[in-house]
Amino acid sequence: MNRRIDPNGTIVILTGAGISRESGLDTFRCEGGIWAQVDLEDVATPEGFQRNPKMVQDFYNARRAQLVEEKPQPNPGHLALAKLERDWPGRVLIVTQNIDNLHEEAGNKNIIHMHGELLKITCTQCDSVRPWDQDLHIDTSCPSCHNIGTLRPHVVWFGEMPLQMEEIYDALEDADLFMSIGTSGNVYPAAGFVQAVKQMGGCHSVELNLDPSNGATLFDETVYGPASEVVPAYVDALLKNG
Ligand code: BV8
Repeated sequence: MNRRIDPNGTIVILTGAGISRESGLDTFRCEGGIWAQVDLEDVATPEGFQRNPKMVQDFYNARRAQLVEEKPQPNPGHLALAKLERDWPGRVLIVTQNIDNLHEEAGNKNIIHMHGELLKITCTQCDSVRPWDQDLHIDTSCPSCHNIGTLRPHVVWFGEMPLQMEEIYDALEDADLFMSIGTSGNVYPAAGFVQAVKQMGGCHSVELNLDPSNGATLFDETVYGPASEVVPAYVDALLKNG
């Protein structure tokens, strides 16, 4: 912690797959990660869904079942962010690229899932979005419009616009501290947020990650180590010194 932040200031926290890794969920680009197991073009693009909807449904069914059946628990990194939202006098907003529910499970309330949520589905016909914790099949009918074959995971694929972007940029403009935790800085527009805060007037920015991300040199401050260690330490320093 190398700069005091106004205790009534706004903290915007970007998280990626790295914060959930110590809870047992794979990252995407670490060794043996998700994109080493399956081609993202096949399972995380609209074109892939068009080509082979069953493959895509099965890919997300397996990840949804892991959340529902194995019930991964939030780790000390998630729990520290819940403590920060509870104890920090100013606004704390988590903008997560993750589609898991571990920030909710840790107790955070102020969360934007910019890439969607694994435990929700949407209908391409009626645009309804609803909680969903079972398998989704290509012949499952939409509970709202009763069409068949129109349901998909409520997840943002490559080439699709992330969710609540206007709200995110408003929060970045308002931020006194921008924290980036557990992300490789490969995927835009999230990877561009640190640049955005610099251009908007330069609130303090810090990267907390296992190792330097693609955008590491853009941060005012960097702290490296596992999230379960570096995030609680940083949060404690923030709450103690502001
Ligand atoms: C869009 C789906 C535009 C859900 C995902 C410039 C500007 C805008 C767009 C682009 C651009 N350049 C390229 C693009 C296109 C593209 C893109 O960025 N491509 C990349 C690959 C070059 N972006 C898009 O398509 C986005 N859409 O821009 O739309 C638009 C405009 C108008 C109209 C329509 C559209 C959409 C991107 C969203 C794609 N969906 N996922 C799912 O299946 O999960 S992306 C996927 O990557 C996940 O969401 C994931 O969260 C995200 C980012 O990955 P990370 O979270 O960073 O995970 P990664 O494995 O990479 O890294 C983990 C990190 O953790 C590592 O650094 C590691 O060191 C660290 N770590 C590991 N262990 C620990 C740890 N840290 C701490 N503790 C530990 N224990």
